[in-house]
Amino acid sequence: MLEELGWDAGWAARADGPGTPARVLRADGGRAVLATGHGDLRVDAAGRALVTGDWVTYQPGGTDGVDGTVLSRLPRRTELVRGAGGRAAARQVLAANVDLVLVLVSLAAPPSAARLDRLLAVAWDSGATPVVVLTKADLAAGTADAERDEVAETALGTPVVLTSAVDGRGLPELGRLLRPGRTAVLLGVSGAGKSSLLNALAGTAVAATGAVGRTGRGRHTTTARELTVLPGRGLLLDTPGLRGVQLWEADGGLDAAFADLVELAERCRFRDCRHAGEPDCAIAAAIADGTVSARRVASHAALRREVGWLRERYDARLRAEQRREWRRLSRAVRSGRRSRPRPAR
Ligand SMILES: Nc1nc2c(ncn2[C@@H]2O[C@H](COP(=O)(O)OP(=O)(O)OP(=O)(O)O)[C@@H](O)[C@H]2O)c(=O)[nH]1
Ligand SMILES: [Mg+2]
Ligand SMILES: [Zn+2]
Repeated sequence: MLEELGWDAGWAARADGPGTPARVLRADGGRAVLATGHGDLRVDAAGRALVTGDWVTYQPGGTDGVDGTVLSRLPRRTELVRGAGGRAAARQVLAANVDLVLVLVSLAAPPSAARLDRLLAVAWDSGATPVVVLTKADLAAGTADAERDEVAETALGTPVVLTSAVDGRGLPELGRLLRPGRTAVLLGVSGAGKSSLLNALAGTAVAATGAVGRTGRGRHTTTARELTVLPGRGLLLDTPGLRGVQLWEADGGLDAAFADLVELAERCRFRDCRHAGEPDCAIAAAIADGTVSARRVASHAALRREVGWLRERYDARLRAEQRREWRRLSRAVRSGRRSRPRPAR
């Protein structure tokens, strides 16, 4: 049944071309595994850039080792995007058509508020709804509730669920956020407990889980982004631990993650107030009277700078590519002119 995979009238209206609709469970190197509603199928992506969660249409048949060929990719409803690739700013789509972004934060070590800010901005920017999931509550000896309150302050406006894959805490609460046809992606650093949570919710070991080193960091056990269908309950998309998350033009996501600050800043005297000592600054006043934390304000400013920086790099690269393309075209035109025979009279 396609509905179990998230199919609905909206998708049906967009898949009016030829081929049969199916959802991408996994995509790698020109191939993809599709869930068809009656079994999985290995297909040739036919040159299309597919990511896990995409809806496609396909037709049976193909060459070496595949059972079908993709005909089209349906326009995505949501896209989880990060900047990647350091100097050569690039846009990487991590997952498509997800409804919920579960941002996992382990309580085995003190959570990093800066990292959470960053993950939440990426999550908000996707168009899906973020939920913070605190994992390994069993390791946060006695202080788990206090940690939850602290994280709730960082994640202002985002629900926070306290869980443990070991003692089962919070799993029913998390289960209630899922439903058949709804897709949730698991996001977080290596060792955060993404695959363990997937297994706990599935009730069986569908994904391999890893060891955690003495530093508390994971070992990158999961290596591919993969969608798992929990029959009658929903879909979970497990991802490899993110080494770093750059924001990708996530201004919208940033504004959502820091909605309280954005609203406050409207009351600053200057429209372009940088909240760095300007007179009648509402943010400075709120820090002074303790209604907002200076840490959040600094984090917001730093992430905004990063978005601006990434965009500049990307624009510069785009301009360079356009120049190269223009040179290539004009060379082609010139040589075409030379070799074209004169029109006969
Ligand atoms: N005590 C405890 N340990 C947990 C819990 N959840 C996960 N772990 C352990 O944490 C380690 C890492 O868990 P994984 O589920 O592999 O983490 P991951 O986020 O999938 O990591 P990558 O695949 O590397 O990105 C494993 O040794 C798990 O057994 C939990 O709720 N409590
Ligand atoms: Mg994993
Ligand atoms: Zn200000």
